[in-house]
Amino acid sequence: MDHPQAQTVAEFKARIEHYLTQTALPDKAAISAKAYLKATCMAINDVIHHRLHETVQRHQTAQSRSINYLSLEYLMGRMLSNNLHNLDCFAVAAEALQALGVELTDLFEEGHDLALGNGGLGRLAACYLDSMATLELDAMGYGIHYQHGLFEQQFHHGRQIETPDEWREYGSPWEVCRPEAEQEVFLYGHVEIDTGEQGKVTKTWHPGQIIRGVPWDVPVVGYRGKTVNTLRLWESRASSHFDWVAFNEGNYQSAHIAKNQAETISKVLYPNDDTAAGKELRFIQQYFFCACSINDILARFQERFGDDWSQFPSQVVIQLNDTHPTLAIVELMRVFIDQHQWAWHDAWEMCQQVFAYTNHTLLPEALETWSVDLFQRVLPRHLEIVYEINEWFLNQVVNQQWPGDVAKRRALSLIAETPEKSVRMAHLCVVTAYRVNGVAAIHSELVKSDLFPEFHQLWPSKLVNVTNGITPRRWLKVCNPKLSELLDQHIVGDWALDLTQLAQLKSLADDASFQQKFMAVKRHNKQCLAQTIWQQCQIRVDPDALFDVQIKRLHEYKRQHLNLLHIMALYWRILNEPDFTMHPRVFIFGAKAAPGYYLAKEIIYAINCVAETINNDARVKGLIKVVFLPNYRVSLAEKIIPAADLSEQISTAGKEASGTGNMKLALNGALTIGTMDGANIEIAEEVGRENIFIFGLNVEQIKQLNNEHYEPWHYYHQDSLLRHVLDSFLSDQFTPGRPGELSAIRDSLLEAGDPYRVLADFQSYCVEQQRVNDTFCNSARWAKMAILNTASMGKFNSDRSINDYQRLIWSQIPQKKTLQQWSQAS
Ligand code: 26W
Repeated sequence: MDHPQAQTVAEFKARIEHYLTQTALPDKAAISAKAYLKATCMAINDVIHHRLHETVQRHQTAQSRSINYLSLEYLMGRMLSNNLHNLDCFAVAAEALQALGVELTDLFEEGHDLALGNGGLGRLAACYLDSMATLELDAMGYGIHYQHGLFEQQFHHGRQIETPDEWREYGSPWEVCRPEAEQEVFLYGHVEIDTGEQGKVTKTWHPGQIIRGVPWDVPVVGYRGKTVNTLRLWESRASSHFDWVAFNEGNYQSAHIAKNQAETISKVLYPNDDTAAGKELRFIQQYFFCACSINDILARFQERFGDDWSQFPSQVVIQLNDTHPTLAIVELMRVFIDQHQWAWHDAWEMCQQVFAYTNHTLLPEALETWSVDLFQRVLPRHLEIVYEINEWFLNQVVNQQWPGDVAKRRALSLIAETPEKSVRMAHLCVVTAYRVNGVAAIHSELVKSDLFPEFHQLWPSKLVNVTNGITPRRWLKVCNPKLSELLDQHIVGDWALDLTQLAQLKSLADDASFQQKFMAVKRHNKQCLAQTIWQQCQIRVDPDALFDVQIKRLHEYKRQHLNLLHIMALYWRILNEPDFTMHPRVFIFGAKAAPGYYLAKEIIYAINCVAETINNDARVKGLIKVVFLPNYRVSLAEKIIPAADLSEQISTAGKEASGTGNMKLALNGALTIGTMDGANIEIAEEVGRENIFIFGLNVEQIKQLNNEHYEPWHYYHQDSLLRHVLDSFLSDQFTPGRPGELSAIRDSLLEAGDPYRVLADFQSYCVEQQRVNDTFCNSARWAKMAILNTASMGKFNSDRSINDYQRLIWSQIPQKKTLQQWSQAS
């Protein structure tokens, strides 16, 4: 173990054997796959932790601004395969295990996904950690060490059942506990005001509860393994002090209650990715996370710079992943004012220099507000600070720009008065942050024009765009080894680092022999997925069929039900139009619904019912198969994406901030059918309109439709195919013996005003789907388009996104500025 870098097969094998003495039972004849998996992880941990130490030392001396990425969610997925690739020891490990009679790829299946997130925002955070390490940035991710990540999904008679995620059931080989970096967090209680000599007012927060935050560190290995950064996840524990007081007094029960209460904070991930429910536990979770992270950031700064706070803005930046970590702002204010005794304005100025905020959604229901009552009860001192910031903002900023304009004050205030007095977290973020960014070009424009128009007027240079990206390591190199191999043969340079090199493929797009190789890889991947589908769902699918894929969280705005209507329309035509023909197609879904989201769960149920009916109807002659793979997660995405022919990106224009699945699928040679929404627009720009299937109303047209009046019945009456389809929700065609069981979906589309305008886009969607079918029948044409899609994805490398963050945000150190200067700066 002297040379952790050593990487010959013999040495690797010896190292695995060494760790097997710890992971395998001594008296067992056969060693389990889990024991091999753990031993292999431990073997590469030697290398990883060595590099981690080297990285920290390098960063200590570099004096560059360190990036602190605060996110309540990280969807890391499985880590062994990714780490082996990034350390460039995949082949060595595979051979070493082979010598032990073990197939490396079999071990991967034993690994549990690290699923500490819901969807796009959480996976983006994971891609960004990969890119920050790859670009050798001094970056630390902060998150929560949820005991249970996102629930596991099963289907019982077609309906979603949630069971707890037990990712640490057998321990996690990657995380390391760091008791030396533990934090204390205060909650509840009251604030005492003291007026000292010379009238100086000091405020003391007497907490009602103290809890501990224990950090678990997960190493983040950059590509080529030079830099290993850290993802630090906080776990809540009861304060040992509080426990002992009760315990010693013989009050065992209350000691246990306190312990349970404290540990509840990091117990589960909230499974909503769109609605801010306003639950007390979620608020406490957010504060717990922010307090631990801020105090850790301060401790790390002070270790290096002592009390030289003048260095703070040039050494520290804090990126807020949506508004979920907004309380970090208020906590930093509190620490400076109450613990370091800074003047209020000095603390405020410092905060304005170090925070940046990313907005990930325009959906009004997702914009967080917290009731003032709750805020007051849990964080009385913080609420005072929020009021002080608001006073500063309304008097020094709003009143300067719009003197006496009461309506403006009300609209921009950090405090909403109705329907309940509450704190608007997004306003607090925008007022504090020196940069605010959206996540795709159109989204950032809508942030300026529709979400925060007045803020944009106040500070025109504050709002910027950073289009999302995905890591080409996990989303091509790791998940699609066959395509990677083909690319290695035809591309000069390392495309996994510089993804724009894929453009070299463009000259091969018409080459028949390359087309054949490219499609042979796709065919192989489809065969593998067909096997997974058989194992998971007992459905036989033909790898020569068109694989049509929609994988993402289930939400009305993402319009899985539009996809479903199209499937039902095809089914109707197969049964009723004697001359109807189409290329065989497999419709593949993967999606979890928030447990409390009624209609989303109805849509899952409807898709499963339709699947059951169609898959077992001999009259369909195998033209259509519908597959809903249960428990969609990162590791399942890695199997589906390489096998997709068609990528469904069909959100209502203006609703999907960016999307990132669209990028992953196109990178792996799937063609997109999509609306002009989010990053689809930029994908269309990159691949060219002739290589993408665009349909439906654009943002302007949707706005116009909303201004006029949306009349769903109009489409119903005008389109007989749509009418047949919608009426079948009332019959028992898909729910034999239980007519009308699916009618809630029909009602949402026709009676309830459907904010997502599904019927308005139905016809245009069907027309475009027909074009998809016709194009697929011309296999040379399809192959060319698929190749051009892969070739054109260079822009969507998350390394490019991180370079944009670096250039537009993190390298910009705002000077201390007065307000006038801020508005003049633009
Ligand atoms: C508080 C409830 C809540 C939880 C999560 C509200 C909102 C969220 C997220 C902002 C939802 C989310 O994941 N947004 C997605 O972020 C991706 C990464 O930027 C984008 O690609 C998706 O379009 C966007 O929906």
